[in-house]
Amino acid sequence: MKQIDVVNHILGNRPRAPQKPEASAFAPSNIALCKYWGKRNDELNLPITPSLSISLGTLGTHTTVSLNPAKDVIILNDRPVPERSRFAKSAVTYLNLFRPTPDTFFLVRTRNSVPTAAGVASSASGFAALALALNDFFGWNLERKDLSILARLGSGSACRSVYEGFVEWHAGADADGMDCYAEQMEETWPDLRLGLVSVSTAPKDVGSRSAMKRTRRTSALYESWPIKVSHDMALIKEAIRSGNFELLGKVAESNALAMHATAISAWPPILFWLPESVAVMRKIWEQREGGLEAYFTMDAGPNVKLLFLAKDTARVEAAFPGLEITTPFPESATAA
Ligand code: 2P0
Repeated sequence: MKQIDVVNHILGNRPRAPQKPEASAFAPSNIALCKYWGKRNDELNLPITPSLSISLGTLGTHTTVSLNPAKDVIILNDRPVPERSRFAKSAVTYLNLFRPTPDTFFLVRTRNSVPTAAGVASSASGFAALALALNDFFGWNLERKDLSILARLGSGSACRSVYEGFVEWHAGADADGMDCYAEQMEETWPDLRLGLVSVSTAPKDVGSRSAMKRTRRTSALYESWPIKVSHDMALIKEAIRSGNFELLGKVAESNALAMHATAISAWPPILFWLPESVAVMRKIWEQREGGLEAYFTMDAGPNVKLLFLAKDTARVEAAFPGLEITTPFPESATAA
């Protein structure tokens, strides 16, 4: 099954020509509390396990799509992206799935409200915003589940970024991935805060796509990962439902460390941490000993994300000067 077959299945006889001159959309970034790590299908980005994330409120990607003569042009934060860059190539490959004719081209203007120094992946919010903008541009009126599937074709974790708040990505079992999509959980947690501690903005040695592949193929620890995830998914859901922050923090931190353990035990080994990452982890443990309720999670890079509650903001800021604090449930989103 190819990506284009999934697109054709979802779009059916919906319009393939633009219905308006341009369309815009926003999608939030997301941070996984229970990680996506390993695929059962590389072409369709179908994961081996489910995962669960929190969207970052107003931090994410704004994207506007229109048509362009002669070639695709991708503008990121007001600057044209070089055609040969990995960023432009992956966007063009994705746009190929939706081109009305081979000689129809797109202008994609995209802007990240996530500070690039924060170490939050923009591919998830980027592909989610692009899928949402295309839905409006072509007038497809797709439901979120289908938009989640289309976003997944760009980048697995993008399927979680078509929603706000807590989001569960179902792993599914079908070969075509039609049962592999994300859904928003009902619960909100207005006091929850996420702090981004930037350790390095240098490009990674190994991207998450190849890292998860290598880990799955070579790490003896990988066979324990699905078992860990099934426990952690249940515990995180319980923590969210009961508002048990200690449980949420413990499980999220333990899940991230388990993911990193599988990567470290791959061959060649994949160690995303820098000495400064370890220093931040140790500092959190030290602070926790001192009574601060703060936990961390880390993704496929050296930066550290802190989980804490609004009441502890001043203490966290004092311990980690310069960290970027985000509010996953801003007032407007939680008013209802
Ligand atoms: C996550 N990561 O759950 C995990 C934790 C990185 C570490 O989702 O190949 O960019 O495009 O499906 O979505 C990053 O992986 O990978 C990721 P692809 P993606 O957030």
